[in-house]
Amino acid sequence: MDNFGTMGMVVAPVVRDALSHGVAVVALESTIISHGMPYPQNLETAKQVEQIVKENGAIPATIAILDGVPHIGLNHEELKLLASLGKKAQKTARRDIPYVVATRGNGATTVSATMFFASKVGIPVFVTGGIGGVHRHGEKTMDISSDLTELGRTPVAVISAGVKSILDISRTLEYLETQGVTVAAYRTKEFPAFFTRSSGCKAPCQVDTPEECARLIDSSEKLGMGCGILFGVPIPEEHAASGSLIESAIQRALQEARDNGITGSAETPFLLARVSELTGGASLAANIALVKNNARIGARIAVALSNMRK
Ligand code: PSU
Ligand code: MN
Repeated sequence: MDNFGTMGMVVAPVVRDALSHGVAVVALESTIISHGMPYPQNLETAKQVEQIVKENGAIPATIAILDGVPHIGLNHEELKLLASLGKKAQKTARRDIPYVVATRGNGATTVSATMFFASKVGIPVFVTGGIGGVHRHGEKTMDISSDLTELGRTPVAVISAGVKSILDISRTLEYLETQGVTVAAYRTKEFPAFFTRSSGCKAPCQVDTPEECARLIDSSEKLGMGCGILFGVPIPEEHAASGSLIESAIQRALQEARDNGITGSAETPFLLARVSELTGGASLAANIALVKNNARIGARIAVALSNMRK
């Protein structure tokens, strides 16, 4: 534990304590706070998500880079700083980490960067909303999120609501197969599509309880697979906003992105904000609901895993 200091990271005392005593910890990303939602709903949601993790028996560890220092676990002031910085924080994927640290910047970590840090400090479970994937027309643009390659090389389990249909879901699953990533849908046969419970794509396997998820994580680790696991938890039925409403907003936002030449790392935040505007906030409400649901299930998975290891 002591070498965290020499690695130039700050691990919050409560997180450090939990890790050294085998208490369940759940990693949380910060791009979802800075770029995924507007202020102040982002701060409110971040706090509520941490609270849900606690209520379900685990310690939350939101990960971000502040003044060039990777932080594992944020206090209230730090969470507030990040939420109010919004898009002024740098969206930090794996490739961006050294630059943000070297320039003493404030970095909001994406799934790939959050997995990287979670793995460094030994947090096996990470909760988010949705992950990045293969973009539509990705076979031409090669815009494939580093979240997918990170899942292929870093042994952290990611609890998500799947992949948005702003992306190419079937190619995303193909790419995850190529990367050797275990992908499991939670209490369903289909891989979920974030706002909607079904994507039309069959998931490679199904798990039905937090204990089953924990066994999958434990088996992967004991086998030394060396890669991540992606869990797809469908948005709760009562919160699934009308699929067709959101789908048509997505189509329009995609067209606007093309018309305005918005590509690369700017594309996802643009599409998310535009879909939220076009659906009059329905997509934001759905987004918040699914993240909370993932936090509840992710915390239970982390608890089941730490119980197995006692
Ligand atoms: N998808 C969402 N919400 C998000 C993101 C993706 O539904 O907030 C964020 C996550 O941080 C994810 C990142 O890791 O976007 C992927 O960005 P890119 O497509 O540029 O790799
Ligand atoms: Mn990209």
